[in-house]
Amino acid sequence: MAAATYRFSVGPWNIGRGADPFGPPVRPAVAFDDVLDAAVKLGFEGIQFHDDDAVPDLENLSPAKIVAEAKAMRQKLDDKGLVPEFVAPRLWEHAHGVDGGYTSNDPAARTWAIERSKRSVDVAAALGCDIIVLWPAREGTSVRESKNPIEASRQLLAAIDAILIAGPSMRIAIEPKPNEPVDHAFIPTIGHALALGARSFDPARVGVLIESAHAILAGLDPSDEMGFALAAGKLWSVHLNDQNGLKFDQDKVFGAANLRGAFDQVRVLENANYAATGAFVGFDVKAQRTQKAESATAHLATSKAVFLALVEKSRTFPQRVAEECIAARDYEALERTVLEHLLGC
Ligand code: 3MF
Ligand code: MG
Repeated sequence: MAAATYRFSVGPWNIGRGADPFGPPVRPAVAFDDVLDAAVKLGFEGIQFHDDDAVPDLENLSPAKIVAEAKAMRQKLDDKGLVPEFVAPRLWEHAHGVDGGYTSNDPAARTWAIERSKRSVDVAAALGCDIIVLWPAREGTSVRESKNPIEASRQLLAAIDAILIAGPSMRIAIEPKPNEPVDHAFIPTIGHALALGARSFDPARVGVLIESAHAILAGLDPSDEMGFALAAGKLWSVHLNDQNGLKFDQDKVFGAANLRGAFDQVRVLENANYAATGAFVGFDVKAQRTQKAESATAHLATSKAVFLALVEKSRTFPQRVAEECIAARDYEALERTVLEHLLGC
């Protein structure tokens, strides 16, 4: 049987202006249409959206106008042979979301967050995709005593239920991250996300999106996080990238910090036949600030090339030798087998 081929996706935020918290943009903004053209050129079929990437200024538009604009976006994607992968409510940039959305201490902000999420469901339905991604960015605390974690967990569950009810054909993929922008997030790991989903109104429609860097920031191995979700049939998207230890979220090129860790992620996807599920492989990578505008998509091309090279490494892995090492409990020999395979010697 021929191996299934992977489908790749990208978000407009992955082609950025080079600004960081310490300095202004160093490259001109890339127009949305140019982002789409770049995606096509790089061989990315799926586009990931925040709700306001798909419908800019949606806070000031009527629900009907939001749907009309999302439909126009769908047409634009169709014309370029692209498909929408997911829509994520961008609660963390709006003034109402200053202290989080679903877990804000301000009841008006909590109501706003649910309403905004329902608009995201409308956008996703009009675009023609069935996944809502929830990155609970500010759903946490910087001052531990500022929120009640018991109450917050209930509020998050209520938000998930509200989205499931608003979008009967939508699935939710939770994208956990342990910190940044908050000190402690309420859903820091895949285990938390799946446990919450299991308590929801419709557990079959709650899964996860795993970002490599987010797992590393939680001190976890991304491939094991993926394995845990895959075993439950819950890995509905990935944000592959890399992260050099416990520091700010770096969104480095996939494999740039830990090539073996990247191999292990690809291998677990291969072993689970992830490609055959039709789910996308996304790269949540950022161009370096030093990169000149004309080559500021190289990080995406490199991530995809590394991924495909590691697929090949996974498919040519000396599995029989590895099994012999395991049977003999000779993990030193296994270590060497893996390293030599990766080194090509
Ligand atoms: C932050 C992230 C986010 C999410 C995106 C979709 C901006 O660390 O990973 O990227 O992936 O908002 O939910
Ligand atoms: Mg991400």
